[in-house]
Amino acid sequence: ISDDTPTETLRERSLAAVAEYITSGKAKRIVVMTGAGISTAAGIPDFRSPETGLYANLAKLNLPRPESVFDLLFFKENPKPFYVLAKDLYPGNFHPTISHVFISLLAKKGLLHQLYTQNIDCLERAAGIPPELIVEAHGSFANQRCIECKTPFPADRMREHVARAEVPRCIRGAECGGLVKPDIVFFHEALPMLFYERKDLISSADLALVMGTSLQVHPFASLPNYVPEGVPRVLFNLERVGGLGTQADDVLELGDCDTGVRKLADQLGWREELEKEWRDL
Ligand code: CNA
Repeated sequence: ISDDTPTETLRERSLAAVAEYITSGKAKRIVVMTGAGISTAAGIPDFRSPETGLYANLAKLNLPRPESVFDLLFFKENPKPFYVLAKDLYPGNFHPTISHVFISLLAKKGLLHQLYTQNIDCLERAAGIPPELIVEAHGSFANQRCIECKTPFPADRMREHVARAEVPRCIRGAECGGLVKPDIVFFHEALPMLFYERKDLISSADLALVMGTSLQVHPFASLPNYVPEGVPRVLFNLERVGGLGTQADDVLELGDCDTGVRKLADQLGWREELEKEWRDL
């Protein structure tokens, strides 16, 4: 779209217009779609950022491809690289970011229709977003089980294994001996049913916020396409991604997402509340 393309719903393509749209009460069902970029400020590397991303730092693990570390077929042959990496991502060591807290604030104000996250770091829950409003599309580190017999593996023992980068085996011992893996979705694995069940909620949304994702992993990457025409989509990301910016009411806020979110909070008059919620976590 060009600068002179007329908008359908917003006064203009700007964060100020998005804020007006929200404060006027027209946005009551906001959907949010997030990726690793909302957690980088917490100290968790993303996949694809050049130099700082996990993929840029996997050379030492001697993998055929960086993606192999999250590939089920590769994991069955060589689970060690995953456990070396798991230490960098493991929940409990990180504090939610302003972006997480902003989503939590939307929920507190009754405006969050659904959050779809690709992240596995559990920071959405840590920020206080009600679990029933979260779809963890790629699972999470919250639970783990044997990949053969599916027997759950205790959380405290998992934490010890991850801390030592040691591969855990099924608690049934010699009887099974299968590898244990957190319930995060690897390549070659199906997404949770909840993702498919809740995807339809997007068609009743009146605003979509897309934050910190390269939109490269399918089927998640297609979620912004389900936002109905005329419903504004706002991208908070370092770079332009997916088809964002091609519809009349798309707003691109390119830069780091915490800065973008603070800007929106200023326009909404929520800034003080946001910072307080973040400090008090
Ligand atoms: P990605 O492909 O690494 O893309 C991250 C995107 O965020 C890129 O477009 C970056 O430019 C952008 N970005 C990075 N930092 C910021 C920032 N501060 N502000 C705004 N934008 C930023 O990650 P995706 O989530 O898109 O890819 C999907 C994978 C990554 C999922 O399967 C996740 O499970 C996986 N992942 C998750 C985590 C986590 O849980 N925190 C960490 C690393 C990877």
